Amino acid sequence: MPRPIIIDTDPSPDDAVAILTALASPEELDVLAVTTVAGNVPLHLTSKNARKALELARRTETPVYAGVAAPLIRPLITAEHVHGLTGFDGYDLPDPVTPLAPGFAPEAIVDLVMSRPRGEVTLCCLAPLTNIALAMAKEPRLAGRLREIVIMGGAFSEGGNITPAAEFNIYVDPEAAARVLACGAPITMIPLDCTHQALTTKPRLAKLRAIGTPVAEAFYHLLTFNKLFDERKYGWEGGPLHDATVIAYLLAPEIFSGRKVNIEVECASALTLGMTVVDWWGVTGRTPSVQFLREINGDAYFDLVIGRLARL
Ligand SMILES: [Ca+2]
Repeated sequence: MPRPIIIDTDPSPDDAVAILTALASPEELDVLAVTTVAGNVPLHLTSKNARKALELARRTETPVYAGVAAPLIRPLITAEHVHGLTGFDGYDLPDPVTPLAPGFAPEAIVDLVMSRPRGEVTLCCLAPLTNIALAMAKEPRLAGRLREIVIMGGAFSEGGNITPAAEFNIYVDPEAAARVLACGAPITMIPLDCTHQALTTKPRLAKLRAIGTPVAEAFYHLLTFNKLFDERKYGWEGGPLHDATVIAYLLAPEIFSGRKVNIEVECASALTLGMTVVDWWGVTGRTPSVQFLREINGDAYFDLVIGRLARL
């Protein structure tokens, strides 16, 4: 039976690649819904971009629920400096005609999880964790019903990407991240340490484009534009394809490695706000509660993602 998942997301091209990789994998994954949140760009744009991606792939039967427009207690911080004003700069996709599903994403998450047997649904978190924290506040039994939460976010020895200490998804809503990490559900975290080993090199993008479909052509251009910022910043050939690692982990966990650790999120310091404090060496005595993936086989990852996108 395919594994039921909900994808919580703030679509830039990375998120969209993750969504479409999941939808192209019906033997393994059953995408119950896509839920959007403010993050890379404001909520109305992330909600639009999610539907642009689904319409491009002709997968509009997947419902898209819009969620929260701002973090729990802080003003929204966005990343147009990376993704462009639309979040989807680099290729003009038509405005979506498919309406949003009626309802509020945190409530939809609660309904979808609680209406299924315990231990069935996996949350795939590709964005600030505001929707998830709010869903858990609305339904305290939610965490206990989940099979797993897989989060793209955080950083350890790699350092941050939005500040020297913090990764973007955690930094935007550190209070939400802290609540989710403490919720008691099985959690896997895929940090920058891992995604920085998965770069959109020219040969990989050429392989994507060579598929020759509208989906491949669009994402060739979207990713080419999207990774320019990181190429300049880091001096690398290509940028990290962050968010699709979450889906790749569900499809091929053997291409990742890591260990179970305790992680706490800094919510107070102005200097290190949103930092994931990873007790890699077990020096605190705090209970290891998060599977933290530090390594990925980049070639196997791109082969997997490109192979799945070729089905669309
Ligand atoms: Ca994202």
